Amino acid sequence: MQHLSPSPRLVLAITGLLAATILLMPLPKEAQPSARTVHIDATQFAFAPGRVQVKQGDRVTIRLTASDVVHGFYLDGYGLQRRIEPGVSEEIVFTADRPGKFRYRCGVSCGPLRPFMIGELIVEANTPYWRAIGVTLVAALGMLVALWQSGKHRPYQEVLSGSG
Ligand SMILES: [Cu+2]
Repeated sequence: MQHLSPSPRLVLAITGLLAATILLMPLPKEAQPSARTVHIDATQFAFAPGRVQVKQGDRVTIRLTASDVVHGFYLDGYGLQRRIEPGVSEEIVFTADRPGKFRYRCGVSCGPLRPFMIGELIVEANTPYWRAIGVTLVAALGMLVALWQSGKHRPYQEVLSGSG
């Protein structure tokens, strides 16, 4: 009788090929880290824009201005902060290496509603991150299938060595 299930070696080879394919796939151009400049203006009691989106790995320049009184800028997660005087623009340059959502807030007591001066920086996880997950999943799946298949093959091989 013909044994129909693939051998563990074949499964491993296919898994390896699949993982290599995922690794070697060219990145879409828009996923490449780039330099981003964002202008954020602070007024009582809001930041404009209140939401900034960048990609993980981007070299981000935030240019800060204050239109009325002295404000502050504090970025959670990255621990970056600046004091912004009206008429003087400040610059923060950093690499957005951590994916996630991070709040930026005013750290200077500029008025009663200062606690509501909150904005959000969204750092989109880049493709290599998803690629890493893909490779891990494929490898895990391949291992499972290989283990499962080797379990199936053992009695078959024992029969072979017993008869030979
Ligand atoms: Cu403020």
